[in-house]
Amino acid sequence: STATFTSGPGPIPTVIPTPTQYEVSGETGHRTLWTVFALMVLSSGVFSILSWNIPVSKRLLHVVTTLITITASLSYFAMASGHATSFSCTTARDHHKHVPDQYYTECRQVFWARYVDWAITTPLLLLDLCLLAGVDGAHTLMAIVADIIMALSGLFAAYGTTATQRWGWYAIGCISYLFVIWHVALHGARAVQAKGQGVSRLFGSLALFTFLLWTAYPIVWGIADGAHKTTVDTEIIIYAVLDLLAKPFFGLWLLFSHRAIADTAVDVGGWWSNG
Ligand code: RET
Repeated sequence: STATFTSGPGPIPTVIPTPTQYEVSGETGHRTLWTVFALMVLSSGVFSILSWNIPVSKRLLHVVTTLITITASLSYFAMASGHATSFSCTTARDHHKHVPDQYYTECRQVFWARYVDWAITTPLLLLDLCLLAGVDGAHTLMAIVADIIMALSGLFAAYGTTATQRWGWYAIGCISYLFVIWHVALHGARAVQAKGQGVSRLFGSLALFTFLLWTAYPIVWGIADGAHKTTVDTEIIIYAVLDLLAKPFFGLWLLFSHRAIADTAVDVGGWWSNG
């Protein structure tokens, strides 16, 4: 096959015949995507039922948490039905196998719905944590914007064709992530002191859980999407487990604790509850 690629900062269009290798998902990945879709729909139903006899003015955490799993349901439907996916191709020089050097192209399936999902749901997860701790609007907004930049950086990294593009965006994403973590930990810990001990302990546990779980994503991305060291199916399975912990499990933990601990009541003035 042939590949068109450019090298260097100025585009030098060249057509060089290169062997192309495709990495695509298989039956296991497909089944996993449908299973997670079903579980996300189920969780959305459960979260809706949990808000049933709670007045709308007190439902903010329920609404945010339900929107998270509804968004995940849509993104998993898109991925499972074979939508929202395309190939990202990189051309590299193969130094070892051929004399003289030969170029080869590797095209890996990218499920871009994942990044759209993350750009919507990770800000909502941060909103949950910030509302719980009572972080002010300004700091919440800054964490959310940095988080959106993080998720979009992942999308650009996944479609980069050169190492500079891919790892450059990845580095920008990691810096944004550090900003998010630092912001939520610092301002969350500070703000939650004004609430009861029960809320402090709950926020501490949820924030630590979030930090540990979220840190797995850039590691998995680096190994699977960045370095292409796993198959597409393995990547689907790992993200599936992480997503189920980050959304349905996190949501159940938050909403049941919210129900049990009175101090977790959210106060955003008249903006949500109209006074
Ligand atoms: C990317 C690559 C760029 C660098 C970093 C990343 C972090 C991703 C994270 C994703 C979290 C997703 C969650 C989904 C919920 O279901 C985009 C992989 C830092 C933290 C919690």
